[in-house]
Amino acid sequence: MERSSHIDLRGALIVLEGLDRCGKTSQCGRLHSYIKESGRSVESWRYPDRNTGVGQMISSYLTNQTHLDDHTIHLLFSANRWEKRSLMESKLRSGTTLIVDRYAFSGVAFSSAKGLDVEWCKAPEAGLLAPDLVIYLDISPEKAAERGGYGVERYEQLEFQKKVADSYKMLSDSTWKIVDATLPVEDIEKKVRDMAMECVVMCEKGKPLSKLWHN
Ligand code: NYM
Ligand code: MG
Repeated sequence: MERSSHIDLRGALIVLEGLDRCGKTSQCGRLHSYIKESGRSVESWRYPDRNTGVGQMISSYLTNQTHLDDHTIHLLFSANRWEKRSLMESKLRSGTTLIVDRYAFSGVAFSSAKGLDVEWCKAPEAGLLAPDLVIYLDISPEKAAERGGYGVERYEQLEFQKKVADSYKMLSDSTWKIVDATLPVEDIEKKVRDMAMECVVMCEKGKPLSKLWHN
């Protein structure tokens, strides 16, 4: 199906968030296929984007190859979003919907779980593009830990994930849609799909782009 006549309509910025092992990445993939099949232009993005210079520093930190001060790594995660901000805006304005696996909320949730001040954590994120939709895949830290165990990366530990879960709760607002991540995958897929399509249509109808945490 071709929708080239819709090329001037903007794409939607859809973010999936959640604890490690919540099933985000596979839901992003399923949603991507669905939106693509509807004839729309769509791309899957993820943060951290480990392919940039900054992303390589982040990756080396996450895999415990380097040690960095907590504030420093926080700012690198943020810089990794800023270095792709203008590309993100041009993609959206040219009609491509972006499905993004983690965004600024991960930045704040994970860093504030280490004890950094929440407002300090939010500051460098202000002015990034605000998502049109945030879908939070909700799972308890205990259930997530049961799912084939965590990998070897930094942060993938039950006690820390409990703190991250609390941080996410503090960040969520009325614009977030919460989906029970313990439902069968097909049920989650259907819910995510319906929420996403509603959002895509709103953006096609002219919902304006806005900025995150910006006064
Ligand atoms: N993470 C991710 C942060 O601490 N701050 C951020 O800004 C972002 C985007 O990186 N445990 C953490 C959360 C994850 C880890 O992400 C790697 P993933 O999606 O597991 O590859
Ligand atoms: Mg992970």
